[in-house]
Amino acid sequence: MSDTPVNEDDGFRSGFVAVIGRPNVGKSTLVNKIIDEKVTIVSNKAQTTRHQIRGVYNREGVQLVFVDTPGISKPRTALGTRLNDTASAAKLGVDVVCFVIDGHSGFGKGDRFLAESLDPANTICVINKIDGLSREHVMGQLAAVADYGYMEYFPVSAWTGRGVDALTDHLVGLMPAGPRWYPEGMVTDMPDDFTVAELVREQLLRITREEVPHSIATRVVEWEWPRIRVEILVERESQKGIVIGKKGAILKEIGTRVRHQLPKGAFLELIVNVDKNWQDDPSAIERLGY
Ligand SMILES: Nc1nc2c(ncn2[C@@H]2O[C@H](COP(=O)(O)OP(=O)(O)OP(=O)(O)O)[C@@H](O)[C@H]2O)c(=O)[nH]1
Ligand SMILES: [Mg+2]
Repeated sequence: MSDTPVNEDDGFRSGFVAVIGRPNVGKSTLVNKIIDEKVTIVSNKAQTTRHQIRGVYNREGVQLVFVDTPGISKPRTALGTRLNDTASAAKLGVDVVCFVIDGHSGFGKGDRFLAESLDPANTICVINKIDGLSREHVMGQLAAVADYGYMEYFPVSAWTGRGVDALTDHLVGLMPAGPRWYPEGMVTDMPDDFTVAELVREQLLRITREEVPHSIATRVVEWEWPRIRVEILVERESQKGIVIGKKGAILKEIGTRVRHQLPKGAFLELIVNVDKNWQDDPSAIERLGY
């Protein structure tokens, strides 16, 4: 990793943990729960996470840098291919991989495909969403993945927090001697404009349906505190209408929800533009920073 480490007394331990899995299994929810802060956005739509997003966990004498990743799935667009590449690249150079599966929907074909690409010697299997599941169901899920011979298996609920401390303690125990990569108090290294654009996209994902969530990209186009202008890109004129809403009602609602999460006084302006079929345009994907 390229970050400049800070020297620490002897005995400090640190490492990187990539969180990998199919879309929607709860990777980002888990990272936020462990860090105990919102560092990465969450929604019930696939492809919510589109970058490698680092979240930093500190405990006395130890620092863990979690790398949240896009869900890996069969790509249908150039963006899908890019997101798979981004997620797969996160496996390289980390100390541990947390392979997250959805205990609710079970271990499926896509999970199996992904499972075979992971090195069991540095992979921990996390069965998420065990809230509301019977003991027998969880045991069944464990049995489905037992043959892969991962280092450890942790049934958790990233939502309620059940099992998460045990997972975190175990990861802490695995960390080798190493420097403090990030100063204490820094929970992520993502820039502020990225975070604001993501918060806007998160709310749009929560409100829109069907193909619209996938067609949305957001970016800050002007930042002159307290004035922040965010551009929302969609792929078709019809989607523009959906995102704006009747008399601008949807945009207004999005603006309100995001402002609540920003420092006081922020003035958020949202504009919507169409970039036809950007998901399949490699130069647009590049330009948008994916
Ligand atoms: N019941 C339950 N739901 C969960 C749990 N963890 C996450 N979810 C829900 O699962 C959905 C997906 O969560 P995310 O954290 O965005 O999933 P992800 O794996 O990061 O998804 P991508 O970024 O799209 O790959 C959201 O609706 C979460 O609220 C859990 O432990 N229990
Ligand atoms: Mg995610």
